[in-house]
Formats: sequence, structure tokens, C-alpha cells
Amino acid sequence: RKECDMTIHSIVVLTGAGISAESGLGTFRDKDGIWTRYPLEDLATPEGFARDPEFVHGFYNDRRAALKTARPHAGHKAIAHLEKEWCRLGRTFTLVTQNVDNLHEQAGSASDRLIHMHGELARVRCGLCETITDCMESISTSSVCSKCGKTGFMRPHVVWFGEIPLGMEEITEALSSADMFISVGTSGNVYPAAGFVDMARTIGARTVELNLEPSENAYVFDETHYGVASEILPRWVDNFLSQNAN
Ligand code: BJW
Repeated sequence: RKECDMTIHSIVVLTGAGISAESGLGTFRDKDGIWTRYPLEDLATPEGFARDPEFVHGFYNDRRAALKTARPHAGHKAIAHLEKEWCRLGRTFTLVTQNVDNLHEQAGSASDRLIHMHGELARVRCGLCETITDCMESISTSSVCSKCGKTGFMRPHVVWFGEIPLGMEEITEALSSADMFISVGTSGNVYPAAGFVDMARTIGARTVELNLEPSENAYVFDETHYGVASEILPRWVDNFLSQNAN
């Protein structure tokens, strides 16, 4: 296992809803989280969408509208800063987010090193021809696909339970050569993301958890720090760079 003073070349960061909590976007499983107010079987499964598409559209339209005014905080910016410094040194950096918001992009994270494994709120997809288009407006069962022209097949470009997460090949590749894996603001309930720490450990990467409170798999990590992301991330990144960026 990598100790702090060993040379680290390749970093993989995984983020979850907790990093965007202070930007006003809700988490899922905290005491006032989204899944405590709405049943996830109705909102985050293909079956729920098939049963009541307008209800699901309404949920995602509201979240898309909230995203228009959401701004990144010091935690998102610290990750972008870490990436910039790390890449300046010619080292490897991959940011994997479970979040469908675009706060990492807004904070300056490079889109070619960022994988939205659960999709993106700012994009919609035609369930018929699979064309993905940018969209910050509301959609409904009356929306028309700009490519195939068919009505009634548009859906949010997000990954629901039972669907295959996006970018798994790139993620597996990044994890298979990672020297350090950092998990931020995720409860460790949802797979495959919750299993990434085990994959990283298997190849000997040093593993770090930064979260408000211990996650489901906190005991697996080599290093843990608890507090709000806007405070613990900038502190951790500054400290890490001062020890490793030379
Ligand atoms: C702060 C903070 C602050 C708060 N600062 N921190 C049985 C066993 C194992 C697996 C399965 C099983 N049965 C089914 C499965 C698979 C299933 C699964 O995992 N189910 C579990 C519930 C058991 N997974 C799937 O179906 C996935 N697909 C799949 O497995 O396909 C097979 C396959 C895989 C790989 C290759 C090939 C095939 C798909 C999962 C899709 C998840 N989708 C959602 C919705 C996305 C769209 C949307 O946003 O609406 O993704 S569900 C929801 O959960 C969302 C999130 O990305 C995801 C994870 O949540 P996250 O980010 O961890 O949020 P929270 O709320 O849980 O935690 C927040 C944390 O932040 C907390 O710890 C707080 O303490 C902390 N926090 N404030 C720092 N200020």
C-alpha cells in the first residue's frame, strides 16, 4: 500500500452528492435527502419512468432549473486546482463523478479528464435513436427528438438503477493504474462506484475518504477526514500538494 511519502503518479478522485450539498443541490440519503422525500423506485428506475413519465420529467425538470443558479464552492475549486497542479507536473489525473450536476466543470475541472458515470442533467437523450443533446430547459412526453423527429421518447440523460453506468471502461483503466484513490461526499451505498475503493486497494493504491461522516465502507480507507467539503477539501489539497508537488 502506498504511504504518504511514496511517489504518487496517478490520482483518481470519485465524487458524490455530498460535494454539491453546500451549493444547494440535495443529497440522496441524508436525513432530509431526496430519497427520504420521494421513492427512488418511482424516480430513478426505467420501470418508474415507464409507469409515470410526467412525474419523472417533473422531478428532473425541477433539478435542471435549480442547476441554473447553482455555483461551485471551495471544495469543487480545490479539486480543479489539484488537477491543474498535478497535470502541470506531467502526472495523471481522472475525476469520476456520480453527480449529474455541472459544478466540477464550472469550477474549472477539464472535461476530458472528467467522467459523469451517472449522466448529466444538462443533457437529454432520445430513447428511440439514442441521440444525446444539450438541454437546460424542461422536457415532457410531448418533446420531439431533434435527430429522428419522433415525439414521446425524450428522457433525462441520467443512469437509473438497473442501467449500466457510463464510462466504465475508462474508469476501470484509470483505477487499474491508480496510485491514489480519493473518495469525496459519497455514502458508499451505490454500486459499482462503492466498489472502486476495493479495486484501487487491490492494486496497492493509497485510499482517502473525505466526507461529512464515515461512509458505509469507511473502514476500508487508509486515510479519512470528516467535515464539510468546502472546508476539508481545500485544506487536504493544500497539504497534499505541499508534500507531493515537487
Ligand atoms: C457531505 C456533505 C458535505 C453531505 N460535505 N460530504 C445488490 C448488491 C450490490 C449492488 C446491487 C444490488 N442490487 C442492485 C445493485 C446494483 C445497483 C445498486 O448499487 N443498488 C444499491 C442501492 C444496492 N446499481 C445499479 O443499478 C447501477 N448499475 C449497475 O450496477 O449496472 C450493472 C453494471 C455495472 C458496471 C458495469 C456493467 C454493468 C446504476 C446505479 C445508478 C444510480 N443512479 C442515481 C440517480 C442518478 C440520477 C440522479 O441524480 O437523479 O445516482 S441514485 C443516486 O445515488 C445517484 C447518486 O449518484 C448515487 C450515489 O449517491 P451518493 O452520491 O453517494 O449520495 P448520498 O446521498 O448517498 O451520500 C451523500 C454523502 O455526502 C453522505 O455520506 C453525506 O454524509 C455526505 N455529505 N453533506 C461532504 N457538505
